[in-house]
Amino acid sequence: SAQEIAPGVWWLRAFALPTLTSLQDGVNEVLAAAPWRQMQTPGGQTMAVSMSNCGPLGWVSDRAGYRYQTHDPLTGRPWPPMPQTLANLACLAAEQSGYVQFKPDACLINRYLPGTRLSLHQDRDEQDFSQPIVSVSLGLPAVFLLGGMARSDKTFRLPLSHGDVLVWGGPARLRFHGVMPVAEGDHPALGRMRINLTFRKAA
Ligand code: MD5
Ligand code: FE
Repeated sequence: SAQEIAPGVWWLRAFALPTLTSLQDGVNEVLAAAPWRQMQTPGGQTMAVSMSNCGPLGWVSDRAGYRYQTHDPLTGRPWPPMPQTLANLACLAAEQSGYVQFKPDACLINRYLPGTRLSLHQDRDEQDFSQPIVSVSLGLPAVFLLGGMARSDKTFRLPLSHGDVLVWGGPARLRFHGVMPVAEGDHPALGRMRINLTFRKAA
């Protein structure tokens, strides 16, 4: 069941496990249409995390900046639809954390191979910060870094496991966060990777 571990941070341990097979089918279907790619930062660096998106809007980064757009820059096609099983999971997790009527229009899919990290940042490319973000961790475990409202604030470490779902709302929506380098390993269901699904209401 949902546990509020900090104001606005809800941890639903193993919440995704009952629907794992259909989630994996959904992710694979998305990746067949919108393959993994490493985006460029506005500064011209290649991001370590590989990404894809599904839903009406997808998050992209390139020399022009960070934004949401309707089309995949790699294929020129609209992002693939958000599989119902993914949308349902995000909606149910939000509801159980007190956020009714969460209707994500964007799902960013992040892939971390062993050694990959995500540096400390805020998610602020969305229109309405009163909407929560739902994130689903699959595969290899990771140490998540939860910071504060300022980059220099002390960070807390959260050990995230396969199937864990986190809901970030209210006072947590704009906290700094990141992921420590993923340790080497071979997950029975996903192999040598961590996948994170990040559901957002972008527009
Ligand atoms: C991940 N992804 O594990 C994370 C999960 C990203 C990203 O950070 O931007 O793709 S989302 C974690 C999150 C979102 C919003 C607020 C907070 C954490 N927070 O308050 O710590 O790949
Ligand atoms: Fe983020």
